[in-house]
Amino acid sequence: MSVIHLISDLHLIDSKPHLVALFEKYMDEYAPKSDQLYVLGDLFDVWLGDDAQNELSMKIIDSFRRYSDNQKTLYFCHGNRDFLLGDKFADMTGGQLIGEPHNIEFDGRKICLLHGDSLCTDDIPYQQLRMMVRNPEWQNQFLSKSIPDRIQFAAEVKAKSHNDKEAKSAEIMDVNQQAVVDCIKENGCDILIHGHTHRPDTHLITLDEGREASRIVLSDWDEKGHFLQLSKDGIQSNYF
Ligand code: LP5
Ligand code: MN
Repeated sequence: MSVIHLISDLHLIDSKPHLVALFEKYMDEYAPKSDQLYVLGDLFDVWLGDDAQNELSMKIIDSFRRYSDNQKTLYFCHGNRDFLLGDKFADMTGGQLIGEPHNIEFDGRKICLLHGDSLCTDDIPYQQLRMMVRNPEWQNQFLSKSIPDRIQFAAEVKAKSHNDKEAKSAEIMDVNQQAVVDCIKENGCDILIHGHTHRPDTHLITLDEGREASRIVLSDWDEKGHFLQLSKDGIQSNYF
């Protein structure tokens, strides 16, 4: 049975070298024990397009390349901060982009994967922003801007988001229960795995048909890194 790892919400950025060091530690010590690695969004704190590479992104790409060169499979799902990761990035890493939701099977169980922001349906201003920036026309227009203009725009949205979040309740920014149930039913899954909310946990959900499902939330990376491992030993949450 293959070993699957899932990570999300690393928010890698130059100004936080301890996160980059944790990432390198993960890729050197833990990732080699897996056969498949799923990155469920917000790998980068911000991604301004595949043509806006820097030293940090090249370093991250190199680490992923070493992983995939070893006959291992690598998948990337978009987050709300790096939804502009494109095929060029994926090709350079030797991995592939996956859409949301992405369904897999493990040990006879159906598992549905996504970043998690789409489940936060009570956060109306965010959902409006999401609708705007996930529109391919908007993205083409954004990517046609100069890189300094993109940096400027992203900084403004980041500041507005930071400001707005202060006024939002924790409940508004969490997943909506009905959205979770709908997602589980639509995908017919036993387990839903996502990140985004930075509230690592395992929730049991009893569906009205009497069936039980679970929702596993991945942790963001800060003082410690985090990965979920699916193997013959079951599902394990690991901090390092
Ligand atoms: O990321 P996190 O967890 O801190 O917050 C999210 C939601 N915020 C965002 C925005 C990103 O954090 C920052 C932008 C990243 C840059 C992306 C690169 C591409 C550039 C294109 C610009 C988008 O996703 C936050 C949620 C929170 O999760 C919990 O779910 O609440 O959402 C917001 O705070 C959104 C605000 O409420 C609405 C912001 C409206 C901005 C409108 C554009 C204004 C244009 C300004 C320029 C003049
Ligand atoms: Mn996110």
